[in-house]
Amino acid sequence: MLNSAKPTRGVVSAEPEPIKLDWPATALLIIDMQRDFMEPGGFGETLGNDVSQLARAVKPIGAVLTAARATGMLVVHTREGHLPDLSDAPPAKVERGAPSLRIGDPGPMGRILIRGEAGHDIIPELYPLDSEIVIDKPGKGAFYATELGDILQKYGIENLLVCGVTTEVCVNTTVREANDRGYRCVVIADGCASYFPEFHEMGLKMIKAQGGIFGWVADSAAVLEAMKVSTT
Ligand code: TIU
Repeated sequence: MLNSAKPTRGVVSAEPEPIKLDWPATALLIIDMQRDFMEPGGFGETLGNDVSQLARAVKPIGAVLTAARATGMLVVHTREGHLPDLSDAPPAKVERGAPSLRIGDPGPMGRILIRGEAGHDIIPELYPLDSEIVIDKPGKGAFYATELGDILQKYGIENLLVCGVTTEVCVNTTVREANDRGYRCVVIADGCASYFPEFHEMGLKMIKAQGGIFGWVADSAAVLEAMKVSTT
Protein backbone atom coordinates (compact mmCIF):
# COMPACT_ATOMS: atom_id res chain seq x y z
CA MET A 1 0.00 0.00 0.00
CA LEU A 2 1.62 3.23 -1.11
CA ASN A 3 0.61 6.48 0.49
CA SER A 4 1.85 10.01 0.10
CA ALA A 5 2.56 10.42 3.84
CA LYS A 6 5.17 7.68 3.99
CA PRO A 7 8.56 8.81 5.29
CA THR A 8 11.28 9.09 2.66
CA ARG A 9 14.17 8.93 5.12
CA GLY A 10 14.80 7.16 8.38
CA VAL A 11 17.60 6.71 10.88
CA VAL A 12 18.28 3.11 11.81
CA SER A 13 19.69 2.58 15.27
CA ALA A 14 22.55 0.36 14.12
CA GLU A 15 26.07 -0.65 15.07
CA PRO A 16 28.73 0.62 14.90
CA GLU A 17 26.71 3.82 14.48
CA PRO A 18 23.23 4.98 13.46
CA ILE A 19 22.70 5.23 9.72
CA LYS A 20 20.30 7.48 7.83
CA LEU A 21 18.66 5.75 4.90
CA ASP A 22 16.88 7.24 1.93
CA TRP A 23 14.01 4.74 1.57
CA PRO A 24 13.40 5.10 -2.19
CA ALA A 25 17.10 4.20 -2.65
CA THR A 26 16.87 1.21 -0.29
CA ALA A 27 15.96 -2.40 -1.08
CA LEU A 28 15.22 -5.38 1.13
CA LEU A 29 17.44 -8.29 0.11
CA ILE A 30 16.37 -11.67 1.49
CA ILE A 31 19.02 -14.33 1.03
CA ASP A 32 18.21 -17.99 0.32
CA MET A 33 15.21 -18.61 2.61
CA GLN A 34 14.75 -21.90 0.77
CA ARG A 35 13.41 -25.25 1.89
CA ASP A 36 16.81 -26.77 0.96
CA PHE A 37 18.40 -24.87 3.85
CA MET A 38 15.49 -24.64 6.28
CA GLU A 39 13.87 -28.07 6.20
CA PRO A 40 14.92 -31.66 6.91
CA GLY A 41 15.91 -33.59 3.78
CA GLY A 42 17.45 -30.61 1.96
CA PHE A 43 20.96 -29.46 1.12
CA GLY A 44 21.65 -28.07 4.60
CA GLU A 45 20.82 -31.31 6.34
CA THR A 46 22.79 -33.41 3.82
CA LEU A 47 25.86 -31.45 4.95
CA GLY A 48 25.28 -32.70 8.50
CA ASN A 49 23.63 -29.57 9.88
CA ASP A 50 20.81 -29.14 12.41
CA VAL A 51 18.37 -27.18 10.24
CA SER A 52 16.18 -26.23 13.21
CA GLN A 53 18.83 -23.59 14.05
CA LEU A 54 17.60 -21.43 11.16
CA ALA A 55 13.91 -21.17 12.09
CA ARG A 56 14.48 -18.21 14.43
CA ALA A 57 15.10 -15.86 11.47
CA VAL A 58 11.72 -16.42 9.83
CA LYS A 59 9.57 -14.20 12.06
CA PRO A 60 11.87 -11.14 12.06
CA ILE A 61 12.25 -11.38 8.28
CA GLY A 62 8.49 -11.70 7.93
CA ALA A 63 7.96 -8.52 9.95
CA VAL A 64 10.40 -6.51 7.86
CA LEU A 65 9.00 -8.00 4.64
CA THR A 66 5.49 -6.96 5.65
CA ALA A 67 6.72 -3.44 6.37
CA ALA A 68 8.65 -3.27 3.11
CA ARG A 69 5.58 -4.35 1.17
CA ALA A 70 3.46 -1.76 2.99
CA THR A 71 5.83 1.06 2.08
CA GLY A 72 6.45 -0.05 -1.49
CA MET A 73 10.15 -0.79 -0.90
CA LEU A 74 11.89 -2.85 -3.58
CA VAL A 75 12.05 -6.45 -2.38
CA VAL A 76 14.58 -8.91 -3.80
CA HIS A 77 14.68 -12.59 -2.87
CA THR A 78 17.59 -14.86 -3.77
CA ARG A 79 17.81 -18.61 -4.23
CA GLU A 80 21.01 -20.62 -4.34
CA GLY A 81 20.82 -23.48 -6.82
CA HIS A 82 21.93 -25.02 -10.05
CA LEU A 83 20.70 -25.93 -13.50
CA PRO A 84 19.44 -29.52 -13.87
CA ASP A 85 22.49 -30.44 -15.98
CA LEU A 86 24.83 -29.00 -13.30
CA SER A 87 26.62 -26.96 -15.97
CA ASP A 88 26.79 -24.03 -13.53
CA ALA A 89 27.96 -26.14 -10.58
CA PRO A 90 31.74 -26.29 -10.35
CA PRO A 91 33.16 -29.74 -9.49
CA ALA A 92 34.88 -28.11 -6.51
CA LYS A 93 31.42 -27.39 -5.08
CA VAL A 94 29.75 -30.67 -6.05
CA GLU A 95 32.57 -32.99 -5.01
CA ARG A 96 33.68 -31.48 -1.72
CA GLY A 97 33.09 -33.05 1.67
CA ALA A 98 31.20 -36.21 2.45
CA PRO A 99 27.52 -35.19 2.40
CA SER A 100 24.77 -37.81 2.69
CA LEU A 101 23.51 -36.62 -0.71
CA ARG A 102 25.39 -34.49 -3.23
CA ILE A 103 24.09 -31.54 -5.24
CA GLY A 104 21.90 -33.01 -7.98
CA ASP A 105 21.14 -36.28 -6.16
CA PRO A 106 17.45 -37.14 -5.67
CA GLY A 107 16.20 -36.38 -2.15
CA PRO A 108 12.84 -36.15 -0.38
CA MET A 109 12.25 -32.62 -1.75
CA GLY A 110 13.52 -33.41 -5.25
CA ARG A 111 17.08 -33.15 -6.54
CA ILE A 112 19.34 -31.40 -4.02
CA LEU A 113 19.85 -27.68 -4.73
CA ILE A 114 18.48 -27.86 -8.29
CA ARG A 115 16.33 -25.09 -9.74
CA GLY A 116 12.69 -26.00 -10.13
CA GLU A 117 12.73 -28.70 -7.44
CA ALA A 118 10.56 -28.40 -4.32
CA GLY A 119 13.58 -28.02 -2.06
CA HIS A 120 14.90 -25.11 -4.10
CA ASP A 121 11.75 -23.07 -3.49
CA ILE A 122 11.39 -20.33 -0.90
CA ILE A 123 9.58 -21.29 2.32
CA PRO A 124 5.83 -20.54 2.30
CA GLU A 125 6.03 -17.99 5.17
CA LEU A 126 8.23 -15.68 3.08
CA TYR A 127 7.01 -16.57 -0.39
CA PRO A 128 7.68 -13.83 -2.96
CA LEU A 129 4.81 -11.90 -4.46
CA ASP A 130 4.60 -11.98 -8.26
CA SER A 131 5.71 -8.34 -8.25
CA GLU A 132 8.92 -9.08 -6.34
CA ILE A 133 12.28 -9.90 -7.83
CA VAL A 134 13.75 -13.38 -7.45
CA ILE A 135 17.43 -13.85 -8.26
CA ASP A 136 18.75 -17.34 -8.95
CA LYS A 137 22.40 -17.58 -8.02
CA PRO A 138 24.86 -20.43 -8.47
CA GLY A 139 27.27 -19.20 -5.81
CA LYS A 140 27.25 -17.94 -2.26
CA GLY A 141 27.32 -14.26 -3.21
CA ALA A 142 24.17 -12.80 -4.79
CA PHE A 143 26.15 -10.66 -7.26
CA TYR A 144 28.31 -13.43 -8.74
CA ALA A 145 26.93 -14.59 -12.13
CA THR A 146 23.54 -12.90 -11.61
CA GLU A 147 21.64 -9.85 -12.84
CA LEU A 148 21.39 -8.37 -9.32
CA GLY A 149 23.81 -5.48 -9.92
CA ASP A 150 22.00 -4.38 -13.07
CA ILE A 151 18.61 -4.56 -11.34
CA LEU A 152 19.73 -2.51 -8.33
CA GLN A 153 21.23 0.08 -10.65
CA LYS A 154 18.03 0.25 -12.69
CA TYR A 155 16.00 0.99 -9.54
CA GLY A 156 18.51 3.54 -8.21
CA ILE A 157 19.30 1.48 -5.14
CA GLU A 158 22.17 2.64 -2.90
CA ASN A 159 21.36 0.86 0.37
CA LEU A 160 20.47 -2.73 1.18
CA LEU A 161 18.67 -4.19 4.17
CA VAL A 162 20.12 -7.69 4.16
CA CYS A 163 18.77 -10.78 5.91
CA GLY A 164 18.49 -14.53 5.36
CA VAL A 165 20.66 -17.60 5.71
CA THR A 166 23.29 -18.43 6.54
CA THR A 167 24.91 -15.53 8.35
CA GLU A 168 28.53 -16.47 7.73
CA VAL A 169 28.11 -18.02 4.28
CA CYS A 170 25.68 -16.47 1.79
CA VAL A 171 24.77 -13.38 3.83
CA ASN A 172 28.40 -12.51 4.56
CA THR A 173 29.57 -13.22 1.01
CA THR A 174 26.79 -11.07 -0.43
CA VAL A 175 27.46 -8.20 1.97
CA ARG A 176 31.16 -8.25 1.05
CA GLU A 177 30.30 -8.26 -2.65
CA ALA A 178 27.82 -5.42 -2.12
CA ASN A 179 30.25 -3.37 -0.06
CA ASP A 180 32.87 -3.55 -2.82
CA ARG A 181 30.22 -2.35 -5.27
CA GLY A 182 29.44 0.71 -3.13
CA TYR A 183 26.21 -0.33 -1.44
CA ARG A 184 25.58 0.54 2.20
CA CYS A 185 24.46 -2.70 3.81
CA VAL A 186 22.44 -2.87 7.01
CA VAL A 187 22.36 -6.49 8.12
CA ILE A 188 19.31 -7.43 10.16
CA ALA A 189 20.85 -9.40 13.04
CA ASP A 190 17.79 -11.40 14.13
CA GLY A 191 16.78 -11.83 10.48
CA CYS A 192 19.89 -13.94 9.88
CA ALA A 193 20.76 -17.36 11.22
CA SER A 194 23.46 -19.99 11.02
CA TYR A 195 23.68 -23.71 11.71
CA PHE A 196 26.46 -22.62 14.11
CA PRO A 197 25.34 -19.99 16.67
CA GLU A 198 28.96 -18.95 17.23
CA PHE A 199 29.46 -18.34 13.50
CA HIS A 200 26.28 -16.23 13.46
CA GLU A 201 27.64 -14.07 16.26
CA MET A 202 31.11 -13.72 14.73
CA GLY A 203 29.70 -13.23 11.24
CA LEU A 204 27.80 -10.19 12.44
CA LYS A 205 30.79 -8.91 14.44
CA MET A 206 33.00 -9.12 11.34
CA ILE A 207 30.65 -6.86 9.41
CA LYS A 208 30.37 -4.10 11.99
CA ALA A 209 33.94 -4.17 13.37
CA GLN A 210 36.56 -1.57 12.46
CA GLY A 211 34.00 1.20 12.11
CA GLY A 212 31.69 -0.96 10.00
CA ILE A 213 34.27 -2.45 7.66
CA PHE A 214 31.60 -4.15 5.53
CA GLY A 215 28.43 -2.50 6.80
CA TRP A 216 26.05 -1.94 9.67
CA VAL A 217 24.13 -4.36 11.91
CA ALA A 218 20.72 -3.66 13.44
CA ASP A 219 17.86 -5.64 14.95
CA SER A 220 14.62 -5.96 13.02
CA ALA A 221 12.91 -3.82 15.68
CA ALA A 222 15.29 -0.94 14.95
CA VAL A 223 14.73 -1.26 11.21
CA LEU A 224 10.96 -1.34 11.70
CA GLU A 225 11.13 1.70 13.98
CA ALA A 226 13.06 3.60 11.34
CA MET A 227 10.55 2.60 8.70
CA LYS A 228 7.78 3.88 11.02
CA VAL A 229 5.46 1.10 10.05
CA SER A 230 3.30 -0.71 12.54
CA THR A 231 3.92 -4.46 12.68
CA THR A 232 0.58 -5.28 14.27
N1 TIU B 1 26.06 -24.29 4.20
C1 TIU B 1 25.76 -23.05 4.52
O1 TIU B 1 25.90 -22.61 5.66
N2 TIU B 1 25.22 -22.21 3.59
C2 TIU B 1 25.09 -22.45 2.24
O2 TIU B 1 25.54 -23.44 1.71
N3 TIU B 1 24.42 -21.49 1.51
C3 TIU B 1 23.87 -20.34 2.03
O3 TIU B 1 24.33 -19.80 3.04
N4 TIU B 1 22.77 -19.84 1.45
